[in-house]
Amino acid sequence: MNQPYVPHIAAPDAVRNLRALEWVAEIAELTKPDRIVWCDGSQAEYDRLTGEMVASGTLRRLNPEKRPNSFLAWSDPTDVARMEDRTFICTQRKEDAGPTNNWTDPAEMRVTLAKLFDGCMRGRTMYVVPFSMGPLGSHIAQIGIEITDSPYVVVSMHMMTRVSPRVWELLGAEGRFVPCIHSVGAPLAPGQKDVPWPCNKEHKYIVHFPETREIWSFGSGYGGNALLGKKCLALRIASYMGRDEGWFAEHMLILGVTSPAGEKTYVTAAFPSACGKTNFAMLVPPPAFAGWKVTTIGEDIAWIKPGKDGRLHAINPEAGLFGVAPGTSMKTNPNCMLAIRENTIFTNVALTDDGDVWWEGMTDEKPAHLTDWQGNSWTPDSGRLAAHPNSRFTCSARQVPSIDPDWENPNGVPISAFIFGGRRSNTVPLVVEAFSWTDGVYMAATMGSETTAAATGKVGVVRRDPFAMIPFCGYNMADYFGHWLKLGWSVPRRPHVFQVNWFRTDANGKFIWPGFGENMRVLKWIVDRCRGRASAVETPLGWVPDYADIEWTGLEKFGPEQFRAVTSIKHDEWEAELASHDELFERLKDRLPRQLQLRRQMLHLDLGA
Ligand code: O2Y
Ligand code: MN
Repeated sequence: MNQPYVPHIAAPDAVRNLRALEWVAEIAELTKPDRIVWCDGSQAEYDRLTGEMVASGTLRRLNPEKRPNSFLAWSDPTDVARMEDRTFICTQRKEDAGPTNNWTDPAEMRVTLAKLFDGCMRGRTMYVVPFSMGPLGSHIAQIGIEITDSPYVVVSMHMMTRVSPRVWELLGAEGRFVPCIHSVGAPLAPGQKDVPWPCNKEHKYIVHFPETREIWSFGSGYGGNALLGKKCLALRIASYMGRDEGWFAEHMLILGVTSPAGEKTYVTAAFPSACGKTNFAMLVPPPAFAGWKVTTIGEDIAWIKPGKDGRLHAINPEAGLFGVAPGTSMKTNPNCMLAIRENTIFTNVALTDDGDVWWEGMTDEKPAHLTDWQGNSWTPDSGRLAAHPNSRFTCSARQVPSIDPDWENPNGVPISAFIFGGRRSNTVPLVVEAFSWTDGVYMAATMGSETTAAATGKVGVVRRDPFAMIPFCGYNMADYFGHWLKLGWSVPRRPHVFQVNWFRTDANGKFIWPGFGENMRVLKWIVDRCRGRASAVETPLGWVPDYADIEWTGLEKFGPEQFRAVTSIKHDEWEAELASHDELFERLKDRLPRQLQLRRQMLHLDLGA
């Protein structure tokens, strides 16, 4: 006979928030864990949980001489990435989620979730994780509490967010927080042996209720599905909050550029996946740029608020990196490689025979033997990848050598430019500055990127990804464009807006622009434009640099002809491009701001397309 479940939540004295106490009790009653642990984010907690996960087989300790205090996890092969088709935005009205989101009626979804979560933590520990997105106490930060039955999630949250008992102090008796509930959806019967990576192979749900600011995630233990502070809170819920409260929650890196004269300029940049966002955030200027420095504030998400000085100020709401491993190397991103030398959790990369990690692109030469991400023996002629294409590393941002001294400034850093990029083998020039805020919003709204084999299996199909926010906007994308137009025009000292494309290819499909550190040349032109000291040429798309406007020292082999190849504007390509913008606008037509239609018509006329 089933005994009635009586939760003993035994909260620490510091927890005085009545809503939090009630909510934890409610969730415990629903999910029926064997025990409840209130987390404090301490090193002792981290060491205890990683030790327990090594004992249970979830983690493997890496060779401390090669990779001190670091671990490797191999997930279930069915649980390896964010799942956009299992991600839901449940607003009361379908139109408020908009045509680019999966919508389900909130009442219906609550019935589904109540069934799934009923008893889902049996045999497991329920962890209560209080965290801050953004520096503790910052007026731009937000507080969340994640309830999870995954110790892997707890230790990852330690690195990715600020987990601390101070959160309870900040919350006090009545402060607001975002409730985030997560379960791997794999209850254990009495005596049942656990598996290294529990998850639910049948049901996965990543659900957002933006109107009540709640997140419910079931069935996956991986990344964005489970570390609920990241994409779920910091983008989907926060974008909705920002719309209501007058700020932006964006899928953007933030970096600082310091000139040899010591002048500092901060910019943000939005890129869809597979465009080298982390590499750009940690850019190392080429030798010809002696005295120039690029520093990193964030590499994935920015929260941006108008300041009293009439400028927009940005913080990185995260405290760590959850970066994609394949392609990361000392050549592509030395700062990142140095950041993950120690105190790092790797997920789904390969294991070397001497207890270190490896992934495709890490070294020019492949190791002679590895154990692949599924635990199988691997050699270079195995004919399969050693690391999963979405394999990851998790470490604290503090470990990034290029981290900016102001990365935890509670007031954020003042932003001079927004940069929007995509992977385009043609059509979009190397760099264009928008004529106006509205033109900049148009550029961002019509951003597109070509798919890569690693991401989709299909190569070269252009996907529209406005502001790189398609998977992350918590409300109607057309309303989001309206929010950008309205808030931007209300800011007296609004940033300049630029579009970049490093990915044009030649007739042989080879990239023309050398990329990586050389992107500094474009970044310098952007900074100089913001400071009113670089020339530009007027085109129908916006202001572009002439060959002579870019610093070429050290890259003299890149002559005017190659420059033309990365900057030309071809009318037939733009005809197809504008037709594709139209398709996006047609989907969003019910609420599309009129200015964007007008800008499209202007482009059509000016380009003669
Ligand atoms: O597959 C996942 O869960 C990770 S996705 C991700 C991780 C870090 C930064 N960005 C992303 C993304 O999809 O944009
Ligand atoms: Mn991202």
